[in-house]
Amino acid sequence: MDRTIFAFGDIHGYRDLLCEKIDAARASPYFGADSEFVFLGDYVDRGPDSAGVIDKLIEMQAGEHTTICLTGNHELAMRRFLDEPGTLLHWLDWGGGATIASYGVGTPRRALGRPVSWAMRDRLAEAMPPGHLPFLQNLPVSHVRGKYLFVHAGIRPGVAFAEQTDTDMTMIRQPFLAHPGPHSHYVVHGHTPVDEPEILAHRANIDTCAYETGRLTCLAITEKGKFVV
Ligand SMILES: [Mn+2]
Repeated sequence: MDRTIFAFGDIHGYRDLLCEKIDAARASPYFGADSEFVFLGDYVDRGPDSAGVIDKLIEMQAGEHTTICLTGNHELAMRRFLDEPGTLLHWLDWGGGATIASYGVGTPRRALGRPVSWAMRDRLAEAMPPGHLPFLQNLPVSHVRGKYLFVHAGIRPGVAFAEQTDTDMTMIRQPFLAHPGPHSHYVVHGHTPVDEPEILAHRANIDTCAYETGRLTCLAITEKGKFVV
């Protein structure tokens, strides 16, 4: 690991926290011109400004630092709704209403029949800035850098990395979390909220549940170790 990687946990619509944490990473002693920024997914849903979070990440991708934005299960739910509006209720269960509202589109409280879902999809698609759908469509599921694997949720223990499924990498909790390790890689992930960043010998969970705690975690991974920014 010759350069610092800054990994960011689940953001869930909190653009202000994201901006503060990116600034904190840039101002930290771990930062260098060649530092890489890896976002672990779950940018949207629940919090107030999912659209603003996507704007900021698109700006990062176009900016001076190498930036990898992985997909979380919430981005997959949003994409799926845009493809299959019949999944609206499922997405709303996951906090999708806040995402839709962040694009200035209102959500009905009830009566989510088929015509309503289709109309909602059309209104959302119209309200989304041009870069947002391509952003959602181009999020990789995993990123490998040396011995480190970055994924939203985790991997299935005992299964070779090449055989891992997108569903596991974006959704798994057990048996991944209980597995004592080691895995094929050191896994840096989010998805399952923890009170404090959980930095173990074989994996690090940095989802500190920003939407409930106001705490977004950034982990700096350097040659000297791992440091919470
Ligand atoms: Mn998640």
